[in-house]
Parts: sequence; structure tokens; C-alpha cells
Amino acid sequence: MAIREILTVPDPRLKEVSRPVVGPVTDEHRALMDDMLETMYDAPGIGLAAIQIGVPLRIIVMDLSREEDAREPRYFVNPEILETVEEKKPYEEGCLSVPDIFDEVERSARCRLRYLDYNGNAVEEWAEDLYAVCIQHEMDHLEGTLFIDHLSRLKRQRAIDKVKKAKLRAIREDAN
Ligand code: GNR
Ligand code: NI
Repeated sequence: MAIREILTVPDPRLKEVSRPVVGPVTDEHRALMDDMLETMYDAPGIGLAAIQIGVPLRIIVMDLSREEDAREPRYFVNPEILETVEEKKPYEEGCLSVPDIFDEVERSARCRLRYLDYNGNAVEEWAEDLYAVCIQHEMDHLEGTLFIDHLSRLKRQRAIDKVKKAKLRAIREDAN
């Protein structure tokens, strides 16, 4: 397992549409999911899409558990949202690819999912609460969409500028 570098805005790869896994879920996909989970825990975050480490495949990992000693990793290969409810709920979102920026996004309160799990078994289930928020945020990544794309142009541009400035500052401090 390895911790990979997480891409941040304005990296153009974050705008790519990820492609489906074709054929069965293999040990190679599982090795990728292991790396993604380790990278996500290290960050730390509650979800990660493969494109965030530069791999344009429709693969997501997630862990919504609170305690470090009671981990509940979830793996999604080729996830699809089959159905959403009309009811919308706001949630203060963040993204590892837009570090230290937080803002409210409204999404469907519940959605029905279909995906393949770590072992390639097909799963169908309803997601609600934080699970629904997170899977919709991650599914957006597979389409090249970030949570800041749901904000006004002004807020989005401010967020990108802030991340750029923070990166430049970090590079300068590194040189000193
Ligand atoms: O760690 C994360 N926290 C989070 C909080 C609110 C809504 C969505 C998220 S996902 C984010 C990790 C991430 O960037 N996943 O793509
Ligand atoms: Ni994100």
C-alpha cells in the first residue's frame, strides 16, 4: 500500500470524465482501492475518487465512521445513482482537491445506488444523511465536477485563487 499525491485545483485532470472499469474487479483494482483508502485516511478525508490521485477510473472509497479504531471502509466500482428523492438538504462540504475551503451545497436527501464492491459483488441500496452527501460529492468527481462548481462563479474563482496562493506560500516556505 502507498500514500499517493492528491491533485488540487486547478489541475485539469480533475475535470476529466472517468471511465468505467471493464470486466471483473481484479487484484489491480483492489491494490488501487487500498492505496486510495490509505491516502484518504492519511489526508484525512471521508471519501476519495480515483481521479483525485490521477487515475481516471470510476472507483470511489469512503469511510464515514468516527473512530479510527472502528473503521468502516466502503468501496465502489462503477457506481450509479438509480434514483433520487425530490427533497434537498444543505450540507457544509469540503474537498481534499480544494483544501481548506468549505461551503454549503444542496443535494438530494436520499439516493438509490448500484455498484460493485471490493470483491466485485453487485450491491443496490439507499443512501441517506452523510452517506448520501458523500456519494453524490464523489459521483460528481467521476464526471469532472467539484463541489465548488455548485457555487457562484465569484465564490468558485475565490476558492481556486485561495488554493493557488496557499500552494505558492507552501513552496516559498519550503525554500526557506
Ligand atoms: O473529506 C471530505 N469531507 C467531505 C465533507 C462534506 C462533504 C463531502 C466531503 S468529501 C471530502 C473528501 C473528498 O474530497 N472527496 O472527494
Ligand atoms: Ni472531493
